[in-house]
Amino acid sequence: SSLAANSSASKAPFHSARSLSKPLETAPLDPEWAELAKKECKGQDPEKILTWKTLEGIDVKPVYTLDDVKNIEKEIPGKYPFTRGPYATMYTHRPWTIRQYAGFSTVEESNAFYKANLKAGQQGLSVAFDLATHRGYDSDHERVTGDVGMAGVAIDSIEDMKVLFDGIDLGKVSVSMTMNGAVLPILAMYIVAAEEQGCTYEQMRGTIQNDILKEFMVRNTYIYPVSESMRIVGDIFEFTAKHMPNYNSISISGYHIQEAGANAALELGFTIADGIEYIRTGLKAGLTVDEFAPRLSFFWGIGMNFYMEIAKLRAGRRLWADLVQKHFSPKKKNSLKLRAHSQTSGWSLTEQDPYNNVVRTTIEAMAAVLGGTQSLHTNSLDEAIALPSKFSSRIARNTQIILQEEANIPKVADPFAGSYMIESLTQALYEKALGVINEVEELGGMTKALITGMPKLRIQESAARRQAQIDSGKETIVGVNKYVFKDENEKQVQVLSIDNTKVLASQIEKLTTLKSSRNAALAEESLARLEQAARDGKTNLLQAAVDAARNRCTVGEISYALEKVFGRYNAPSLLVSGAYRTEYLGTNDPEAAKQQETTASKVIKEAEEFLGQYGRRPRVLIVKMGQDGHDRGSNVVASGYADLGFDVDVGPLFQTPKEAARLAIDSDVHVVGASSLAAGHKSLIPQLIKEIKLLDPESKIVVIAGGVIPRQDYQFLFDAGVKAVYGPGTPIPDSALDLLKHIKENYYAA
Ligand code: MLC
Ligand code: 5AD
Repeated sequence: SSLAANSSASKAPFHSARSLSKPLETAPLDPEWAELAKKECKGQDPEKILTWKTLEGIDVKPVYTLDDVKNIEKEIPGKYPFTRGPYATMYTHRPWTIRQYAGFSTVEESNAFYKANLKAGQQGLSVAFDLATHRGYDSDHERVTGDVGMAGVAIDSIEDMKVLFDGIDLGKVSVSMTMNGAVLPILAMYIVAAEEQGCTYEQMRGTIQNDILKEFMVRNTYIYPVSESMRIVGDIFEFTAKHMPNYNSISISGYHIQEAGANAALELGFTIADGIEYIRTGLKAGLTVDEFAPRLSFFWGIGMNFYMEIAKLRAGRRLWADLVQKHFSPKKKNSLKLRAHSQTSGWSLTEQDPYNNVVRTTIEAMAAVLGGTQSLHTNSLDEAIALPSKFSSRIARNTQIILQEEANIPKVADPFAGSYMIESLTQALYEKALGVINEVEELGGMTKALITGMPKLRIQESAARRQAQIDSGKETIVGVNKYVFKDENEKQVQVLSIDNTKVLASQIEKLTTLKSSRNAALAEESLARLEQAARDGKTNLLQAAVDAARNRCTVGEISYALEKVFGRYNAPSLLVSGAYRTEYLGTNDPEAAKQQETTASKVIKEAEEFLGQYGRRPRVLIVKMGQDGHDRGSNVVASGYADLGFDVDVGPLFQTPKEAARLAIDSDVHVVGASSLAAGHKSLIPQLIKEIKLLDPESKIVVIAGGVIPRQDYQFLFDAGVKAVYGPGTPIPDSALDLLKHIKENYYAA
């Protein structure tokens, strides 16, 4: 196996790799400063009251001095270990790529949007596909009616792909495609679209996300089981290494790990551990490390923790260079360079007072570029409610242009180097992340670690703690839990709305035309060859998919040919317990919790009383319907409710409304909470209510909705029978109290 190429990597954990990375000797607080500080603190010990204990478990001192970086070594950008950047000149010679992620509705609409954006200063493209495509279904499949064209653009065939890039030269513009599950048909269609534009394989530059490990960890757009999925990754490495030398074969993503609630150490550690596993995958596919490692790329999420994010990007490059050098001994320098795209955090943005989001995004964008990102997406101010509109995406794009062209930020490479504090933090985070990587390695590498559920649970725990800090007011979110502002007369932000029925009709029509005009025999044959390739385990799957795409097979057909051999993966649901309560109340003991005067303790008491009065606890089922796999919110809410004394069931991902209704009735719950983050709420939730009534006309089940739902849709949902909508920023104990009220009204009112 691949591990034979480096047997030490498989067994020994990755201990600190390089002499340079021996822990920086951080000094105790400077004594002279401590004296001065003590006076200002009216006699209190500054070390005790001013040390910042971060969520990563790092103690950040209130001040750093030269003593903290005494044994720092001289490093320059463009040179191992690349802490200061993969390129020597960095932005002084070429600024980062302004690459805005976008896609919605039909290929015609998305294509027009891309062209307008490029004209207005965007530099690279980044395609967002709809969830039907992600999960390998054609638009006419019964499971995806609510998802087509909603969270991204709908693609069914090569004909769609060609229109998507109509008038855009794929030999010149670099295109990133966020695709992981249906990566074979989509990459194949992209290749054929470029080919049919007259573009050579060498000219193609761009990136395919192709990071399936984090899908199993957090993002959930997998299709096949883990090991079959990893074979696909290996085949893509092989094909691109041979034919597409300028194409980045993967974007190893921490972004979604952070969005799922991980702190910086977990994001960094799990992402680099994924990277190590992918190197093993490439070796297993028969390549040498230098044949594919130079085209591995990375992707970071950038949240509001300004210093930490800068340190994360610097530490990431150092850690990757060290570990790849030590364990895989490449000969090419480019094999050691961590190049990254970054995106500002969607999760950090709020529905309330949305213009604050422009400020948040600016701060995050600055952290990304001060950390040395190669490419950047800045989120739009309407993030918490909808996909970017023309208006909001203009501001998001201009945020980057202003940093590049007005603020002089690109004039100096790695300006934070030598900062006592940033250097210390960079090294501290390096060590924390290395600890996480070692834990993964001790489990046998990421593929095996995933099966144990360890990464998922660690991330959930971190998410639950963070939520508890916010709900209890320990962490401030302006406009949400502090400085709340309400003015009924203030104009609401105009959001993009998509007519799903129109997109669906247009896709179905295009599918019909395609199927009646293509050479049916050729299509059949290439699907049979693909299925055979899946079975024989030898033929390169991307090569076979390219042939199928050329012969006008659809995303759904190509995916299904493989599904027949590989099967479709169903994830077990895992729920962390106790983290929310402990973080919120400072205790995990329900008795002690009840003594406190907080909303959380009020819920715990009321849930107890409920049990006493009605003989069982309030019981809630949390469901995710359609192809929306964003489950950070639903997991946090589920574990929060459970910690506050509710009985909580969590349904499997990707249910139809009918399946969710069946589960609700069978589990005899008081409440079904439908979590929606991918714009399917207007079709899926009313259907759920209808299905419950069909199964039991007398049902008293209370249906509530949560997630990313625009205000203007609330009344529509209430009219359909939804009892409450809990938007982003709703504290868990508040919604829990509200739920108790609805349950009592519906079930137990005299
Ligand atoms: C760069 N170059 C320089 C230079 N800086 N040359 C000389 N001097 C300098 N200072 C050269 C590079 O070598 C390269 O050429 C070319 O310029 C482009 O630079 P780059 O650094 O490769 O940038 P870019 O092309 O933008 O690529 C960045 C990347 C890539 C490597 C990180 O993987 C990428 O674009 N990723 C984007 C991923 C993305 O957008 N994901 C969206 C996910 S959204 P050469 O010849 O060496 O190539 C999502 C949300 C969801 O996932 O749905 O969940
Ligand atoms: N267009 C633009 N941005 C999107 N995002 C998700 N889908 C789209 C889309 N179709 C962004 C959001 C989200 C992150 C995963 O990507 O910022 O938080």
